Amino acid sequence: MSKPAHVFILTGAGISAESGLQTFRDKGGLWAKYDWRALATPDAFARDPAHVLEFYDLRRQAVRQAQPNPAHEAIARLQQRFRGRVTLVTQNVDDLHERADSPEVIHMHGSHLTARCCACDHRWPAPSQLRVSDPCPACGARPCRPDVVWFGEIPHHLDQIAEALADCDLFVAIGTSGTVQPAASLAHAARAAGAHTLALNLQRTENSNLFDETRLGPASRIVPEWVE
Ligand code: BV8
Repeated sequence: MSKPAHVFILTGAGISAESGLQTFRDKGGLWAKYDWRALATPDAFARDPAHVLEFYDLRRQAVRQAQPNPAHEAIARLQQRFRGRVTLVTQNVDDLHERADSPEVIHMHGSHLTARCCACDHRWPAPSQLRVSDPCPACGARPCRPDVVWFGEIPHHLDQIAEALADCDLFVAIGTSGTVQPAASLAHAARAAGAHTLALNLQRTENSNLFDETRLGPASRIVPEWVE
């Protein structure tokens, strides 16, 4: 790709699909099999923390067994080639961008790999199994939770994201269905700031109308093609 002034990349679960991690809204996806209301909301955790922790343990173990794919690797090369001119924001809670050597990753929906204390907000590397009886290492409170953003909770780093959106000249969404807000509206904000918008996805999405250009195909093929 030609030399950008500032590229903003937003990734979703589709970029990790070929690494073997389940997406959410595809056929057989997580929210097709599990009820997000019983697993990905603060109320669900208050009602049955053990059930929620078990769900996240299973997904964390899947992340640990997964490997980055050529799409993650191509984005990391782009970031290294155009240092400081590529903002990478992910909705994903896996660490495959980091393990593909992306120098900076903004996790707007948090991370599987850290646990968080509900009382003092202390964060630490999540054990393979986070139990209701596990006390916070800093204050001793329990239960502790996965450090992910649930429905109804405010995503992380919104100010940093808004700043990068206002400055970018190219916005690229990769492997996201454009269903979850406010992430699904970032393309709109980028366009309003004058950026060209590009979607790289397996199929057209709910917010396809926000994109000047759409390329369809598996991320592990179309992302390296776009980057090179
Ligand atoms: C909030 C937890 C208030 C972590 C998740 C309007 C405005 C604001 C909010 C709302 C609104 N309307 C409704 C809301 C509430 C809600 C929402 O959006 N609901 C939707 C479902 C209607 N939003 C919230 O609650 C958010 N918080 O709004 O707070 C606020 C906000 C701002 C300021 C002040 C106050 C919190 C949202 C975060 C929820 N957390 N999960 C976890 O367990 O992982 S949701 C879940 O969805 C994940 O985080 C995931 O990352 C995210 C988005 O999904 P995608 O990544 O897009 O995955 P999906 O399966 O949907 O799509 C995959 C795509 O990849 C598909 O298109 C597929 O075709 C493609 N694909 C598949 N394979 C491949 C591929 N592409 C390429 N190659 C392949 N091989």
